[in-house]
Amino acid sequence: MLPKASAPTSTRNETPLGVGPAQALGLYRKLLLIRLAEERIRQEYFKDEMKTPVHLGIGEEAIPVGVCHAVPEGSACFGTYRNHSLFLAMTQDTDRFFGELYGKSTGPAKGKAGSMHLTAPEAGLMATSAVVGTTIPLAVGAALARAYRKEPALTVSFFGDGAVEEGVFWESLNFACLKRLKILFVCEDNGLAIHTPAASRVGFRSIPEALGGFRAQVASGDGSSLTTVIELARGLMSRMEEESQPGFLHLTYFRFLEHVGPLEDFDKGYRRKPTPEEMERWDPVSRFEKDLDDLGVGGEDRQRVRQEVLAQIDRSVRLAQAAPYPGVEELHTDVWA
Ligand SMILES: Cc1ncc(C[n+]2csc(CCOP(=O)(O)OP(=O)(O)O)c2C)c(N)n1
Ligand SMILES: [Mg+2]
Repeated sequence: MLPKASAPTSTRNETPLGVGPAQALGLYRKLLLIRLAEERIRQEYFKDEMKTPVHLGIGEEAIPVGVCHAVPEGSACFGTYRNHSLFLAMTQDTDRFFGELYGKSTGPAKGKAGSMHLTAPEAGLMATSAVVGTTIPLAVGAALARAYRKEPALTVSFFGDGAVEEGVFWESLNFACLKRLKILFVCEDNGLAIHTPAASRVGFRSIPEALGGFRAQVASGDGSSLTTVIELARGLMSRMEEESQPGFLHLTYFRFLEHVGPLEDFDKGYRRKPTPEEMERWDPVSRFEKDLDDLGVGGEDRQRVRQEVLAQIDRSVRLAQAAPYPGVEELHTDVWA
């Protein structure tokens, strides 16, 4: 598990977001934990000990970190196969994370789900899935159940821009708006479905415009900036509360790596390599480091957090490598399909 963060040395006050140095350093720790865990996967992957496809989220980290920071405790979240950032933002549990990736009994699904179906129901991560769009109606169903039971908690549904082209997305959105469900839809828009850009896939001008006629509160912005994500999510949630309507948060980000796997793929010809300036602008970690500069959270604190996170990941990888595979008696347990 995550070691306790020691207090940062900065004495400056809070940002306009109400995030002081200690909390900002905690958010930075989460961004780094996700980034460095995925960088470790990239280093280890070709040893072929992890027998799972990996959809890495380098570039996406600020979205789940920011949204999970902004939503109330007790919110239930649903996601996709690109779920490493969501799982780690919600749990910071690298022991179970690597356990599942190595197919070991220490994973949340005892090694039988792999990277694409990470869950942590005790922390509110209810389901993630390899099948595009499938967890959207599950989230709406969960929000309906909560409304039926008069429970005030929020449900959050994370999905990619490609899922918006699925019929089930529109049916789910329609039903949620009709029933005024307390649900936040979060579209993680990297402009790509595998190798196909949005311009070759959709007949609408933009996702926020396409939502124009729905009785939902909509916000859109730069998902590479953690500060922006938190600001937008907070604003949207207060409008959802005022109007008693679902929310739709549309966040753009840059997918740094190939669709699935640990490599860059700028040589594949479907997109160009970003310039160094673009890389920096689209990198949520360096973007947030600039905010930390403004807060006076300096290099020493950041370096210490990095070392702690690296040690945590290293220990978790070694634990996962040494852990047992699930036994034969597990073959048919927890399996419904
Ligand atoms: C129902 C369904 N159709 C097709 C696929 C094949 N598929 C896997 S990922 C993907 C692209 C999805 O893009 P997006 O929702 O934008 O997510 P991203 O990978 O960009 O995070 C497709 C079409 C699938 N897994 N499920
Ligand atoms: Mg996409």
